[in-house]
Amino acid sequence: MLRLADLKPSAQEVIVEGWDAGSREDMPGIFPYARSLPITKAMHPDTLLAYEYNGQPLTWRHGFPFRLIVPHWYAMASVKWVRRIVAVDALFQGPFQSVDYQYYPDNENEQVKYPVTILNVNSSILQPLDRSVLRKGKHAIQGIAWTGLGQISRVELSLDEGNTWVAATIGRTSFEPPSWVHWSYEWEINQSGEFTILSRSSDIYGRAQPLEAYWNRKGYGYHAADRVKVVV
Ligand SMILES: Nc1nc2c(c(=O)[nH]1)N[C@H]1C(S)=C(S)[C@@H](COP(=O)(O)O)O[C@H]1N2
Ligand SMILES: [Mo]
Repeated sequence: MLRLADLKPSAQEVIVEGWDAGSREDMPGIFPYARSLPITKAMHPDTLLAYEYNGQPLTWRHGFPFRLIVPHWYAMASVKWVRRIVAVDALFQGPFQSVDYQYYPDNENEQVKYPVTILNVNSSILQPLDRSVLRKGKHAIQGIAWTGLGQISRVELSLDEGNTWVAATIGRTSFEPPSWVHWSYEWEINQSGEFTILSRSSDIYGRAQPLEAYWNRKGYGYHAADRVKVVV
């Protein structure tokens, strides 16, 4: 669509606006949900304007009639119920662009904010479930890992609060990044007690999950090591 639109060379961003609008507590006026993308990101082959899902028109819940899909970025970029797309020659300053979905690493200073974009490297332990009671013996620890940049290169588990780590086996995947990969590890435990399982992944750019969450005012981008407690 953007190619057909024959953008002027001065175009810097496209603003994608949804049908939903409402008031805000922090400023007067009615604002549609609108987000911008740099032209290069909008033109990236992975960035889609979706009108079907599994061969069917999008449902209302999924953003009918059109939904933007921006796979490498957090989901705020994937605008539902698209109503209008405008190319602009400046940086869009709408509230859902420049107030919300910004990292505020300092509680006082508003100037040091920066936008939420690419997904952090992350992982999740799917099995065993948190607070499971397990028998002694062998147990499959399984989960998923994903990243918005490159691909997952390593998944590690710790059973001693992060002092030592063992490598999990990354499974074969049928989808390309940024889709998640499955990982697993066979845990043999012959001692009773309470155990905490930590998972942390890294990507090919050397980005890794921290043990503690990175603090920011609005709580975006959480990607601390996942943590599951079990009793044997
Ligand atoms: N039009 C519109 N699109 C939107 C939003 C919205 O409020 N309005 N929320 C965004 C945010 S913050 C997220 S997390 C995802 C949620 O998508 P889902 O409803 O498919 O889970 O939609 C995004 N697209
Ligand atoms: Mo969201």
